[in-house]
Amino acid sequence: MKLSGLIALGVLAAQEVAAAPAAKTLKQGHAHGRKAMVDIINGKAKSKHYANGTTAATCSDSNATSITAPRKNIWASLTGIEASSVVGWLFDQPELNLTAAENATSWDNTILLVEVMAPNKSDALPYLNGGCKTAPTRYAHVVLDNRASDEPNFQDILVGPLPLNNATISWEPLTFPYNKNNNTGKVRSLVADDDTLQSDWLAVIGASVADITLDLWNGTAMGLNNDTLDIWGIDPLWQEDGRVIRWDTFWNIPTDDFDAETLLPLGLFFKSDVTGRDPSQWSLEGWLYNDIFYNTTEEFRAAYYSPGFVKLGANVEGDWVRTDRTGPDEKFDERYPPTMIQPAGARYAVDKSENYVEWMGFSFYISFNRDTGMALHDIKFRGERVLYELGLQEALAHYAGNDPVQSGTSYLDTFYGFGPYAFELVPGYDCPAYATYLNSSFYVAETTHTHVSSICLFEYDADFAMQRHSTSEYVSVTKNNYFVVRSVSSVGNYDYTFTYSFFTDGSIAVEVRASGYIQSAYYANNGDYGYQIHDALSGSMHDHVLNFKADFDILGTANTIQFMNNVATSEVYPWSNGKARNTMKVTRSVLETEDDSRFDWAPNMQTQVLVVNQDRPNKFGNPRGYRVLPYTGTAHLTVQDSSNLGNAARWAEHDVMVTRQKDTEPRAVHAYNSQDVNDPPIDFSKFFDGESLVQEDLVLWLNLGMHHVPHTGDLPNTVMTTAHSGIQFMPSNYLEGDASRFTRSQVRIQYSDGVTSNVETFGQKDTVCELDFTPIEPDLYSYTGDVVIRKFPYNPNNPYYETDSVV
Ligand SMILES: *[C@@H]1O[C@H](CO)[C@@H](O)[C@H](O)[C@H]1NC(C)=O
Ligand SMILES: *[C@@H]1O[C@H](CO)[C@@H](O)[C@H](O)[C@H]1NC(C)=O
Ligand SMILES: *[C@@H]1O[C@H](CO)[C@@H](O)[C@H](O)[C@H]1NC(C)=O
Ligand SMILES: *[C@@H]1O[C@H](CO)[C@@H](O)[C@H](O)[C@H]1NC(C)=O
Ligand SMILES: *[C@@H]1O[C@H](CO)[C@@H](O)[C@H](O)[C@H]1NC(C)=O
Ligand SMILES: *[C@@H]1O[C@H](CO)[C@@H](O)[C@H](O)[C@H]1NC(C)=O
Ligand SMILES: *[C@@H]1O[C@H](CO)[C@@H](O)[C@H](O)[C@H]1NC(C)=O
Ligand SMILES: *[C@@H]1O[C@H](CO)[C@@H](O)[C@H](O)[C@H]1NC(C)=O
Ligand SMILES: *[C@@H]1O[C@H](CO)[C@@H](O)[C@H](O)[C@H]1NC(C)=O
Ligand SMILES: *[C@@H]1O[C@H](CO)[C@@H](O)[C@H](O)[C@H]1NC(C)=O
Ligand SMILES: *[C@@H]1O[C@H](CO)[C@@H](O)[C@H](O)[C@H]1NC(C)=O
Ligand SMILES: [Cu+2]
Repeated sequence: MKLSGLIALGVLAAQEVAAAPAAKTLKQGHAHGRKAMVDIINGKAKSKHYANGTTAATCSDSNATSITAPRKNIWASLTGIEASSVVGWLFDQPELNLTAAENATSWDNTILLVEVMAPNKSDALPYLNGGCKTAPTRYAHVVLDNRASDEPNFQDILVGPLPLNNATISWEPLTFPYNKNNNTGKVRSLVADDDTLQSDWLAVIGASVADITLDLWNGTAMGLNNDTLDIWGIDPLWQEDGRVIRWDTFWNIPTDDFDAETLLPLGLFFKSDVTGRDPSQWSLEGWLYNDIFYNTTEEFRAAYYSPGFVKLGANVEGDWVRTDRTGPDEKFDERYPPTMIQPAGARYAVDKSENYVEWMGFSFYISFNRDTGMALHDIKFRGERVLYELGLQEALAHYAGNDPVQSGTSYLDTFYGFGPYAFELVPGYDCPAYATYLNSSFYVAETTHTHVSSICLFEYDADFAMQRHSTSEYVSVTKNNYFVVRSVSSVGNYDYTFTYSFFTDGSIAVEVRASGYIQSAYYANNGDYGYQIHDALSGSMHDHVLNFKADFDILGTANTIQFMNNVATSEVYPWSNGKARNTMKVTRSVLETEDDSRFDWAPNMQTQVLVVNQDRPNKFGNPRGYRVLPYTGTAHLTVQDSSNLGNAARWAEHDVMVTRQKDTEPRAVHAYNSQDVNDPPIDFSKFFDGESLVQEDLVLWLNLGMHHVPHTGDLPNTVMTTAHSGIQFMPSNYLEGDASRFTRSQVRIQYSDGVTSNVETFGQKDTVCELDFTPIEPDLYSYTGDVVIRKFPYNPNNPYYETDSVV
């Protein structure tokens, strides 16, 4: 749908002009500007020319103001030159024995990732605080996929310093951020033979039961182009008693464009022992159908062709899996809906080369990496750092079910990465058309891929006021204008929208919303694990838990967690006649050590969790700080000591976890924790070693999440209205009053006996303008997909388009 041309929303303006004086007597001189015209054609200031030859006032540009960041973005992605020089140098190191990705087989070593290594906080702070004039030395973090041996592994190494100088550059194993036993910076790879697994194992097993799959579902999964069935299963693989076990199941492949395969499970499962790299040593361990386990294919086939064998129904695509419009025509729905505009231009400033942003007293830097996508750094409010770092660490989707595939599935999504799947945003849908869009880049097989416009920045006006008060003589009301940074990652079947919001009262919110296709289960015998939602379909229950790192620095790094408890009490007061009164009061305590620093939100939210600086009290003696609280519901993992996860996701066990900040603990997880769940590269529980947390540099690890038991309303896609979790940080005794009083986006109307005597607008210009509708319904045919630049050999002048497959 493309609406073109000028839509003279002067109609709207005219109505406003007409209505305003009728409603109230405007203060003299206030009705000016109502004839001004503003065009907001994608940032292009434009004057409106009338047939009578006159020209209206020149209009505001909607682009963000360009500024220069006060310091370099020390978290910025590697430049094309930096990354390509590292790649070229690595290929010259014989001991790494590397093969270029385009020529590699599953028995070669390749470079999986080249990206910036975030600087140590101990090196960053002197630079950010101005004590040190030079930025921390840059290093590249490289992940090698070593498959040229019987013991395939992923290896993290550090390469630098950058920029590359042949005389000084070197590589070393990266070990300090990890805490694996006998930590060498390597973790075994359980996916080295995934291609062989598809072609020489799963397809062969599929072919061995082709008679049955054709009979049951009129299809095959034999690795042929005309297959209509697919085979895949659990993640992570079972890792018990030194064996690597997988369970797989059959799915119908959709025949049209809609990505509905995860809604089409077929209910036949098989178990394989795939330990080691030699497929001749792998073994098929049995079949499961309708809750009956068969030790061998022969046993299953014999049962299948015996009298009385119960054949269950299939899940088959149809309109129920398609997201296109369907259903009743609701009145007026063909009209374009209400839309936010930015008539006076952007009220924020951006340094696009440093990814630095300023808005209404807030400032921060943005970074972007493969594992977790976007993160924010050095978040300041009114010149004081509040957070050194705020960003996603990991997202877990832990399923359960009576069948081994649902029971065995606990996706740790950074394995796939949020960065590579942060696709171009759709203007007017994901973010307002007038937003500022930034690109993100990531490394794939000696190329740099860029997702254009995959991060958006915009200001919005909430549909409720920030503040109001009415009396018999006046009403005072303030708009709730807030600022948003957003990206969306489509990791497989699910789309996660990540939103960081900043508010004029100094509060900050972190939110995640989920949409996309659920991973569903076959219905048979699954009633205890979800609802039946279609013919043979169960909305497989699962917990989403998403961990965020919030490295607070409240007025310096020496911070303390204070608990403020509302408690029920019976108190006798001097004035209560000697009788106890049932009432409540507050008690305060401090989080002393890491022994007690993993906890959940209190029942009835009766305990406030505050990050304060005890050495910086306000004038009433209360420590200045920020409170941390759920915004919408949050969740931690229901499953205890998960059989799937071992030590790979200890971070998912509580709502709030607090550690002392350490250069050696920059991340809660490693992207390949799933490869060795019992002894993962980062076992979060090892962070907790009893250290004091009083007036120390603290990191809060906070879980957002949802207990998702999909119902019929999750078909065809889950909706973001309710698949939503969030957390908020709010100033508490931090400033002398409500920070939002500064804003001019407020009004006080003075009235008496039905007559308005004064309208105070505090100097904000209320420009009214004629709108060009184009930016609100932008040209969606300009949507591009990935831009790829060859890195090795580096060729910035030959970009091409190639959008990655998601699944
Ligand atoms: C505003 O942004 C658009 C799109 O990036 C650009 O084409 C235009 O030149 C910018 N306008 C100004 C005044 O910078
Ligand atoms: C020209 O036309 C515009 C729009 O109709 C009107 O607002 C303006 O007053 C006119 N100017 C003159 C000089 O007639
Ligand atoms: C891949 O192998 C071919 C044939 O040996 C060679 O010409 C090409 O340069 C190799 N590609 C890379 C990136 O090394
Ligand atoms: C280097 O890798 C090749 C495969 O690319 C392999 O055949 C060879 O054994 C490896 N050499 C060493 C010393 O590991
Ligand atoms: C960062 O800190 C770790 C742990 O103290 C240390 O091993 C490493 O050398 C530091 N990195 C740099 C670049 O100084
Ligand atoms: C570093 O050495 C390589 C190979 O010897 C050479 O191709 C390259 O030009 C050198 N780079 C610099 C910056 O000296
Ligand atoms: C570390 O490695 C040594 C030698 O390989 C082994 O004896 C020891 O058990 C390992 N320690 C751990 C904690 O795995
Ligand atoms: C079975 O599949 C084949 C090929 O995919 C198709 O031509 C045929 O119509 C199908 N039969 C039924 C009964 O669905
Ligand atoms: C699928 O392709 C194979 C090999 O080309 C062929 O033998 C088989 O008949 C095809 N199946 C169907 C249903 O078309
Ligand atoms: C299947 O294997 C299990 C374990 O090895 C064994 O106890 C059972 O008897 C076998 N069942 C059949 C029917 O062979
Ligand atoms: C984003 O990438 C596109 C395509 O390479 C480029 O034209 C544009 O300037 C980039 N935008 C920013 C903000 O860097
Ligand atoms: Cu879900």
